[in-house]
Amino acid sequence: MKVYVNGEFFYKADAKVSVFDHGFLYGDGAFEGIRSYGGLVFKLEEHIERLYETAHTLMINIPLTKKQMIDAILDTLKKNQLKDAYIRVIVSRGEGDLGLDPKKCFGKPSIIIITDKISLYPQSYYENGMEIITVPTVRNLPEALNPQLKSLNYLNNILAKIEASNSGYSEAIMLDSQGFVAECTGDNIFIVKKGELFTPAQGRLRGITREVVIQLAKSNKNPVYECQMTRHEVYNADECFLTGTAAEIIPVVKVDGRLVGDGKPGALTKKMMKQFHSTTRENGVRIP
Ligand code: PXG
Repeated sequence: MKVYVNGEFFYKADAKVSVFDHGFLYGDGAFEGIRSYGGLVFKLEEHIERLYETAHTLMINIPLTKKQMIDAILDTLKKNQLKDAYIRVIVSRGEGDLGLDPKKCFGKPSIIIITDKISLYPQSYYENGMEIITVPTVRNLPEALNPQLKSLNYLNNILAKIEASNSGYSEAIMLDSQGFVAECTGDNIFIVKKGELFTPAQGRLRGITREVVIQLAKSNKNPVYECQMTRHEVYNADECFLTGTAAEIIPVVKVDGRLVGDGKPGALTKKMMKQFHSTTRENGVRIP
């Protein structure tokens, strides 16, 4: 496996950045998780757009154009002869001194592209659904550290993941500071009630998979509402599912000990999973 580091390819064991990189010292940087299916990279431009938006807010000047970044990703996939892959793109502030100030960073931003296989959850979750819980750690306040930023500082999500894992669960609902459902640690959440879909409007990452699901549902003439949602609505939904690049679409059948619907993956969830599967095989940027 070869890893792209600042324009060069290194074997996994030799792919390294400096301990003075502010990405390591402070989590000062941005990342994206992308997938390719059968040689097509799904929603590549959208992921690149989001990466550059995070970098723009962090005032990190990525030393590649978006086109060059796309070519570097395709090149890395080609070098590794991967058709079905999980792609992690990381842009960090680069080398600096032992102070916070990015202005004192003398190095150029580091760019790393890792391509590998990933299966996040066991197949049984997709077939039988997943049980999740709500955890005490509240999602970052948008006015403090906006959840739109896919930054290298993922401690908010990691703390929530630890709480889920300590209780024996793989994924968890995070609430916003007002107690409304925001999202999960690495996935967006949807509920279905009477053929209509609902997903939190605020306090969450504007997930790319979430956007695909919204478009698919609309094309099926299923209304989609982005709204405020409490756990009461989730417990009493007909169906619930999570969306994310890594997880794709995963049914949820129990939340905080309450069965959702009949406790089996719902019909609309299964339909969305099928449609998502097809759309990922038919659309995307081809690996040369
Ligand atoms: N919310 C959060 C907080 C995320 O990190 C999503 C939603 C889904 O967004 P996309 O655009 O992928 O549909 C994410 C992204 C992991 C892992 O290992 C998950 C993500 C990123 C990195 C790692 O579970 N999810």
